Amino acid sequence: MENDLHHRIVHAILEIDEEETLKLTKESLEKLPPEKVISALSEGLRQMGDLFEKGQRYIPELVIAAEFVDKAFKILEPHLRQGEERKAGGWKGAKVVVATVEGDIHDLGKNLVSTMLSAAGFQVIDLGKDVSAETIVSKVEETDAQVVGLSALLTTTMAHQEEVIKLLTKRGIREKVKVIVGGAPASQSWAEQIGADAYAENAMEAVRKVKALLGGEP
Ligand code: B12
Repeated sequence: MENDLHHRIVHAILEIDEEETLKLTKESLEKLPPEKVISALSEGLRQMGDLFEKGQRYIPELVIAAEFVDKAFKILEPHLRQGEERKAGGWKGAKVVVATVEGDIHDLGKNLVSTMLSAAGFQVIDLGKDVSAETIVSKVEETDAQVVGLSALLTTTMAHQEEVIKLLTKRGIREKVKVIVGGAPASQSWAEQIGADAYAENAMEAVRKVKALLGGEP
C-alpha cells in the first residue's frame, strides 16, 4: 500500500499531473504519516530534476511541478504541525533565522524546514530566498537568534553558506549562534568542511538537530 501510493505520487509528478498529485496526496494522508507523503512528493521532484538534467524535462515543466507540489505541501502542513505541536516543549523563546542563500531561489525545502521548526515551538524568522550573507548576519545580530539555518540547492550557491559563517566570525558573533546547513548539494562532510555545527537531510531531521544543538529537550 505504502509503496504503491509512493510510486503513484512520483509518477503523477513526472507526468506533470496536478489533479492526480493533489488527489493522491489527500488519499495518502488517510493511510500514511505526513512525513511519508512528503518524502514521496520530494522524490517526485528529485526525479523531475534528474530528467531535467538529461534534457528530458524543461524549466516550464519544473516550474509547474514545483508549484503544484507546493500546493500538496500546504495540504500536509496542518497535519505536520499537529505532530510537532504535540511534542512542542519549552522552545518558545529560542529564535531561529532561516534563509535560502544569495543567488538561489529554491525555497520549497526551506519553507518546510521553517514550518516544522515553528510547529516545534521555535520562533522562526524566515528571511525568504536569495538572501545575502550581510542581510542574514545583520538579522542574527538584531534578533539575538540562537540558530541560523541556511538552505542552498545549487552547487554554485552553496559557497554562500560558508560566506555566512565567515561573516559571523568577522562580526565576532560566531560563538553565539549555531549554524545548520541543508539542501540537495549539502552533506555532513560539507558542513564540517565549512565549519557549520550541523547538517540535516530533511525537515524532520532539521528539528531534531536544532533541538540537539540547543542541548536537547528543554
Ligand atoms: C523545483 C526545482 C526548481 C524550481 C524551484 C521552485 C521553488 N520555489 O523552490 C525552479 C524551476 C524555479 C528551479 C530553478 C532552477 N533550478 Co532547480 N530544481 C528543482 C528541483 C527539481 C526540486 C527542488 C525541491 O523543491 N525539492 C523538494 C524539497 C522539499 O526538497 P529540498 O529542497 O531538497 O529540501 C529538503 C532538504 O534538502 C532539506 N533542506 C532544504 N533546505 C534546508 C535548510 C536547512 C537549514 C536544513 C537543515 C535542511 C534543509 O529539508 C528539505 C525538506 O525535507 C531540484 C532537484 C533536486 N534534486 O533537488 C532542481 C535543482 C536543484 N535545480 C537545478 C538547476 C540547475 C536550476 C536552475 C539553475 C535551472 C536554470 N537553468 O535556470 C534554476 C536556478 C534558479 C536559481 N537561481 O536558484 C539543479 C541544480 C544542479 C546543481 N548541481 O547545482 C537541480 C539539482 C536539478 C538537476 N538535477 O539538475 N528549480
